[in-house]
Amino acid sequence: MGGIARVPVAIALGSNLGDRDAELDEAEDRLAVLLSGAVASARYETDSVGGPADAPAYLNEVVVGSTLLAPRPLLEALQAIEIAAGRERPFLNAPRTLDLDLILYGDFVIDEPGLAVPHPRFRDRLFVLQPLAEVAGDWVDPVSGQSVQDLLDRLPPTA
Ligand code: PH2
Ligand code: MG
Ligand code: MG
Repeated sequence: MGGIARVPVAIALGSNLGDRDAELDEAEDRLAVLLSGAVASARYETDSVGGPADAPAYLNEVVVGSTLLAPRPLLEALQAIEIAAGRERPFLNAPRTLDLDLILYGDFVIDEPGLAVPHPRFRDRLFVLQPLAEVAGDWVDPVSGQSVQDLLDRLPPTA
């Protein structure tokens, strides 16, 4: 068929406020509209990393699919989904109904204000790598040259 190229993307979802499963269900529905061939990983209950000590546990998952959108419009569409979920930002790492992080956009490497792909911390985060490996273990990180599965296997057990 040819034409405009679709780019594979990986998005990390997290929720630690409200009805977490319902938030992720709704987000999956919205991402299925935004992306072609969207596939979701399982959901993982994870302790909060880097937030306030008493932060509630997260439900995390990853969705992969492909898009015709350029990175910035995709990011804006993800932010619109967060806002539709009532996301508020009272302080850094505050509990949130829905967090959508753009982890990988094809093999693009972008570092602009407000837009960094690959996500700068995804290699250190078990709560991203574990679900990501489930749906995209062979995806090669364009910065480290390692596959997602390798990044997961090399993660220190404490991460
Ligand atoms: N997201 C954060 C900070 N800490 N911890 C877990 N377990 N899961 C997350 O999604 C998460 C976090 C910032 O976005
Ligand atoms: Mg996040
Ligand atoms: Mg975020």
